[in-house]
Amino acid sequence: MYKTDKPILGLLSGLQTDRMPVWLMRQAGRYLPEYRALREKAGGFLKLCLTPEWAAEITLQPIRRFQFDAAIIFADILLIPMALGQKLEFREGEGPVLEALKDEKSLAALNYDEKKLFPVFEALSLVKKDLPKETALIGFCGAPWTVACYMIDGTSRNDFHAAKQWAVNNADNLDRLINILVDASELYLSAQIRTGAEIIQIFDSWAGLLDGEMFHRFVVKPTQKLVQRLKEKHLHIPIIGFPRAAGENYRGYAQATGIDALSIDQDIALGYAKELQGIKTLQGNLDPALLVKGGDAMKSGIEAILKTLGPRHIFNLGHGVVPQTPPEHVAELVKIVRSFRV
Ligand code: 1CP
Repeated sequence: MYKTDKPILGLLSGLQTDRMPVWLMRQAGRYLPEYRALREKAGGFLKLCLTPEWAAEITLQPIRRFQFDAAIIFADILLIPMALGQKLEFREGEGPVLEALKDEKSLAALNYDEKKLFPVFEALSLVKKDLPKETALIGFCGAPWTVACYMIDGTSRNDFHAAKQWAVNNADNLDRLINILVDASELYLSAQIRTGAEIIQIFDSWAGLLDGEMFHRFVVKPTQKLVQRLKEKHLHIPIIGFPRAAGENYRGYAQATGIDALSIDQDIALGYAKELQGIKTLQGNLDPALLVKGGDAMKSGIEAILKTLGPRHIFNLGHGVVPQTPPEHVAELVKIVRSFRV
């Protein structure tokens, strides 16, 4: 029988667990002084991601502080567009900026060059060596639709107006772009698995921008294809899907994509979450704002999730840790979750 020292892998493989695993999206990052110090030294976010020793160190920083049940490799969903040949910059105070795709010609120029991502694979191997035996390593990518949003619009500043225009008026080209992304993501994630990732998370941060037929065509279908191809090659790797802000569409996504667990955002009411839990193992959905606030508000938010969804639940936020978060609140969160017993 399958055995593991890692509670999160135990839960994802259907084993009995005596503790609820906990980790947080964006658990590495600007709320941690040790991250800010290293970022200053590196002189830029992209440089941090592409220097294996630094990326590995940052991945491990929150594990040392909080003993989370999982580490997530420090990288970014926009490294795939970079590997496809799109120009990528992270501007101070402004976030990511890509040279926006215009037409078929710019699609034809895309060409996946895996060498550009070798530093990520190297970082995974470094982290794997230093991880406590009960901590699992998560690899990730952006879902094709969400990555396409950034590639088409260049930034998130215009609410992905251009990407939505492609979905409505230029759907064949959007299909082409999404197919390119499914192929590249499959190769990228396979290499992450070969170099140490034990769980994969697919971030579809902008899934909530689509509905109905378009949600099915650009969110569900490509994710299903990617999951199926990964499962053919890597039978035992659990995959977590996160179609953020998808509301009622979480249900269809959970049923159709073939993922092993569903990450839910903070807008999902606990009653609906309970219903979704009947379909899939869940992860999430504490409001990141409660983690900033701390105190009783945070405590009751955590306890409501523990009581409704525990113990077979992966404790996490509904979205990433924000830079204003006091690290002490994170320590308190872990303590509350860990003291919960079946
Ligand atoms: O130091 C800095 O200023 C950089 C901030 C930062 C960090 C820490 C960015 C820029 N990316 C990251 C790391 C990152 N990004 C991780 C690392 C692992 C961890 O969770 O600890 C992950 C998983 C991501 C994924 C990511 N990048 C997503 C999906 C999840 C989400 O937050 O919705 C998205 C949309 C991005 C794009 C991106 N990269 C960075 C920013 C600020 C953004 C969002 C830009 C925007 O649309 O406003």
